[in-house]
Amino acid sequence: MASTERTFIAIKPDGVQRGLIGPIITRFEQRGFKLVAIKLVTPGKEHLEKHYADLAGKPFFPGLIEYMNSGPICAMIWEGREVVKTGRILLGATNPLASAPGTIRGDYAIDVGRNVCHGSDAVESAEKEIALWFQESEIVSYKASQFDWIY
Ligand code: RTP
Repeated sequence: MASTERTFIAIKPDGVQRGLIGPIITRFEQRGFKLVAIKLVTPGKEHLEKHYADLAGKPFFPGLIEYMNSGPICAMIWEGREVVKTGRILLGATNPLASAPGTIRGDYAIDVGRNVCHGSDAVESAEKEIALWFQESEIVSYKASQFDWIY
């Protein structure tokens, strides 16, 4: 019954440094999504440039890479029904000033260049990002509940 749709969620270096790993995980858990992979990583510039390759021409690109490379990132895969779209709703708008209170960015950020978290924007990009950030052996498969009707 449960969908196996997956999304890549990252807590950016500012989120890790501000102690927001716990609160962000809690929001996804409480919504009913399932954590199937998690690690703290400092992947380096080359990897980050691959992750944000579609933004390479933007004027903020060098600053974005420097920011993302400034400390550990908490990389995660979350699973569940429509988790890609709903995960983006939980994160809020890219610019935190446009994010509704109650969203992660709407509660914890005011600067687009320090917006705490990343979430895949489509199922296809989620698949690409998961393949970029995780080995298949790092992803676990488990039943979160013994009851199929709890989701
Ligand atoms: P993300 O990939 O990080 O989840 O963000 P997004 O899809 O909501 O937004 P995107 O346009 O892909 O931008 C990626 C990240 O670049 C930084 N950014 N800075 N004007 C700026 O200075 C600017 N615009 C975007 C943000 O950190 C954004 O999350």
